[in-house]
Amino acid sequence: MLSETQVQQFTDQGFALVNGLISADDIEAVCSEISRICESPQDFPAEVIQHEPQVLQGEFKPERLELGVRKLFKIVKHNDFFRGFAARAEWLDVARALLGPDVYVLQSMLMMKPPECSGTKVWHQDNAYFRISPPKVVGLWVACDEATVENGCMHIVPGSHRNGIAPHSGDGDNYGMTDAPNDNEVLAVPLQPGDALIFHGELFHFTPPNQTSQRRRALQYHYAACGCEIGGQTWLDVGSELDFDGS
Ligand SMILES: O=C(O)CCC(=O)C(=O)O
Repeated sequence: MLSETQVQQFTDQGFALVNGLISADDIEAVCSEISRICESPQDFPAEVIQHEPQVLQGEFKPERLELGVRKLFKIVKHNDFFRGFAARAEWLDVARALLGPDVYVLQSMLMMKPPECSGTKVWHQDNAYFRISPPKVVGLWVACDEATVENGCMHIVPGSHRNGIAPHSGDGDNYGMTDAPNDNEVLAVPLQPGDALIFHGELFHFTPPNQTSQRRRALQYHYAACGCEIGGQTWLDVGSELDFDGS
């Protein structure tokens, strides 16, 4: 799935791009499943659905519930359809090419970034949240709508994965880097639906608010190498969303 050049780019720059990781039919199915989950939230554990703060605070009333949802969490753990993507050969090939043969799904989410009420996801490194050592963790961020600068595409700092975890502060979703990078280091990553940004768990990244009337949904799955420690525990103690037999 990844060429030698892409693997080299990931090693040097902390990211690679893959065109067409999922098809137009997949995207349609993802979008219907999102609607189904958001329309019957009572069927899912509360931990699965995170609303936009403006909606929770009553400052914005979306036309439909799903237009006020910020993230769906643990979708691999709680949903067979989303579990299916994690086990796809192409996705596992990407993870294994970058992490080695024994991998598992550490985290899975749908990032909704709805129009009108979404905010910034502050600059951060995902491994500042995970604390995996060594940092053998990779994110697959797959656009389900066209992702543009205006509607909140990913912004990254190429090469920033090479210096460990920078100081972070703040709470919850606002937990982020104490110092934002300089503008001249930042690369915006617009993507077509179905395309994926593959990024190292310690790459600096952020997303701006959606300033359009269009939706900007994305799947984000993190794979990690088996055997790493997580915050002093091993991955076996913590439990993963999905393990794969690496033999
Ligand atoms: O807005 C997004 O899709 C990215 C958010 C993100 O990087 C995160 O929640 O870790």
